[in-house]
Amino acid sequence: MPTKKCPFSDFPDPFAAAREAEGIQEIDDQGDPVKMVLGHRNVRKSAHDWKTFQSGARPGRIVVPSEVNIRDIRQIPFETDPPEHTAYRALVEAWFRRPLEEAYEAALTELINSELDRALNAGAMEVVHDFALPLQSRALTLLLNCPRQEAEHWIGWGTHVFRSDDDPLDSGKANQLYDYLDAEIARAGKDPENGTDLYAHLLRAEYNGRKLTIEEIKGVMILTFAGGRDTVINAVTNTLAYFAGNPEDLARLKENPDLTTRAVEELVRYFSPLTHMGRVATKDAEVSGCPVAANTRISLAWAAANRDPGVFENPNEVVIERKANPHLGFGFGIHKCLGAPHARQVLKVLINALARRVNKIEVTNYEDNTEQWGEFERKVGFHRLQIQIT
Ligand code: EMZ
Repeated sequence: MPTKKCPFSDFPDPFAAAREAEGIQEIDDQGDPVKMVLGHRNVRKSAHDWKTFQSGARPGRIVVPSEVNIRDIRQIPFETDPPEHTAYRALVEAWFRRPLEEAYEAALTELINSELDRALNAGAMEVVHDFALPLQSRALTLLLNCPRQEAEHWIGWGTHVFRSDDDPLDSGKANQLYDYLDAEIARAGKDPENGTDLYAHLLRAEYNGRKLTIEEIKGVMILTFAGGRDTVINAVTNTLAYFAGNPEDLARLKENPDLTTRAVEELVRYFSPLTHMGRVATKDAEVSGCPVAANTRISLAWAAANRDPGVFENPNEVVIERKANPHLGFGFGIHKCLGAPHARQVLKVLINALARRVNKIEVTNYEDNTEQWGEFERKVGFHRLQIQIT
């Protein structure tokens, strides 16, 4: 059954024509251009080829918009290449898979149900700030294994740690996060042997026969705070908007909860919370028949690849039971999202709770959050989503 197109639950694909024509499109970013790679095959191929397209460039340069002017700390393992990347990732991989444990899922279920209690009691809310942001922050305390109370502080930082309403690259905001992390690492450093949070885990870790430096620990923590923030907030908000516009899908999930796992993947494909991520060419190369000069940037446009009609049938429809779903919503290759197990669990538990407990979601007002990439205008979520929920 085709998706009913509601203005708020429809996320159009702005890349269709360019993906079909050249498959690559250059955009400007603060004077450091980026060639966006748009087709599924070429995005995967370039992501796989880390020797040619590196992540360990100047800190902040692989992010689009570039963050070179607001930070000089390398995010780890995200802004490194093998062999360093392999060793760093090994230190954190098991920790970031804890979301798959039963006790973690139980705690997350309790947490999300109490957020939903709050929403149902109120009957109406603004989803981005009153639901998705607090949910993301409180769920993050599970990933860090730190007191739930810490989240109240993070909620005050807003939906992005480096962006504010009037400044897409806010160095003041970045410094607030850095100061907070310095204090937290110092706190954990007083008793690293007995600590049970991520800071203590990192303080105890051995990297190539030595302890991590404070700078490296900070690099991991910045990524943990920044990488899963606006992305998770958008995914949660968009999920509520989607079910408001497509109540029949929520009803199907209620009848058939086994579909939830597939629904999570399909919604991540459709929303693609992170539009793209950059790489820097280590040598002259070619992508999609287009030359890429050494030391220039490409970006792997996950969002464009995820609507590639050569890979996905009816790419612009949400097909919650979609079987083969090789989407790139969590990236691809050695850098694929470290936080994906946590994000998937958040969405799974949320969708289960909505299907079991919610009869109706009605959108009463909203303001889209659209990104502008050169000529492409892409809806990625909402600035505001006002709903009634029963
Ligand atoms: C970086 C990035 C990571 C970047 C997976 O994405 O997320 C962005 O939101 C941050 O601004 O610094 O962490």
